[in-house]
Amino acid sequence: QEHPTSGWDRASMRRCWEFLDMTSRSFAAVIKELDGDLARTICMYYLILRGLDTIEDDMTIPDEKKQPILRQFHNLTVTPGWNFTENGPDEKDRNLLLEYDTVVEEVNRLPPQYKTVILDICQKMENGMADYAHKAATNGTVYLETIADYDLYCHYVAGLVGEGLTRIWSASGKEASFLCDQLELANSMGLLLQKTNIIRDFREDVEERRFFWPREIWAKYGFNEMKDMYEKGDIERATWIQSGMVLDALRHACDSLDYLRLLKNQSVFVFCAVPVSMAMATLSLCFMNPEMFQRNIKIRKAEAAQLIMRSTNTREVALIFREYARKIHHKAKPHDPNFLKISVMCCKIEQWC
Ligand code: PS7
Ligand code: MN
Ligand code: MN
Ligand code: MN
Ligand code: MN
Ligand code: MN
Repeated sequence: QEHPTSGWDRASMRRCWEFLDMTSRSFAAVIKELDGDLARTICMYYLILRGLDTIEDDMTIPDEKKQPILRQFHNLTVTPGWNFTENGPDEKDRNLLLEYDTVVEEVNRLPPQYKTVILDICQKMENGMADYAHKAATNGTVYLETIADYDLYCHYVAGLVGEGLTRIWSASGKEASFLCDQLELANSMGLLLQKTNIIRDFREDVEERRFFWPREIWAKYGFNEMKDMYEKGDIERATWIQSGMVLDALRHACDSLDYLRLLKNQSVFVFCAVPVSMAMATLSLCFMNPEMFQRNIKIRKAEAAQLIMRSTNTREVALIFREYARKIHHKAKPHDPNFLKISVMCCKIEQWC
């Protein structure tokens, strides 16, 4: 890519673009296409949060050690020369933190109006993460109890990302200044993505003792632990829980379309639309799919390519949402306790346009 303003003349920024390719399978392409300064800014925003998340995810770091690092991350991220070498050897994005000083160097070159937003979001997210990590460490295992708890966790790790992006779009002048007042819609974009990730990653997360599915959705089906959903294989009851989780994620679909409708810059639109289109495809793939409890399922390459090509305007994305809502609707089973709610929800999404 040839972005004259994206720092290709500096070794440190070139290294950051490499980190982006190494750490993100889905976001790298849409970030590189962003207009002007936004490409480099969002690349750095992504790398900071990826670094933070890598520390959060590492279960080999003891709580006493993790707490101060998480809670100081917004300062460490602007401290020249700072690296983090203590991630467990299995953390997949460990390299980013080993050379984090390169990220710091480029963060400190960001236009101040963007840097302020990014560090503000970083500080809010790190405290949210640290609170949850501390609870999990002190109580052995904690489950999220209610859907409200689940929404709050997802707000910290993804809704806030959406808020920060939205404030950056407005500050850039490439989107309307009133967009940054729509933080509720921005939060919904993040929640749709995060909840889809949490549904799809069920098996991997449970095996790493990371429990995100709220008890309010699954405990009433008689399971005591999340791993019973695949070990004690009562696949039908597990499927009703899965449909409850998909139903909950679909609550954020119409808000996401409302958000996309407010965008006017094409590169920003594609950046926002592609991930949510993929999320809807992933939800429809997971729905009523028992394979999801066994392994990491993914939409096909060709289907993903189609979605990228089609995610160009709100009308088209609304049609994509409608297609996947229909697929889900058709797969729904009348004896599923969530059946009525799923039908109503799918109708709402199908009728959005
Ligand atoms: C700054 C682009 C578009 C208004 C690293 C993008 C992990 C689902 O851990 O890597 O592998 O299972 O597959 C992204 C709102 C956040 C929410 C969140 C920063 C959308 C750290 C992304 C991404 C707001 C916490 C990636 C939420 O999943 O997860 C930038 C608008 C990072 C967005 C995490 C998850 C993202 C995620 P894993 P993935
Ligand atoms: Mn991932
Ligand atoms: Mn995490
Ligand atoms: Mn993660
Ligand atoms: Mn995940
Ligand atoms: Mn993961």
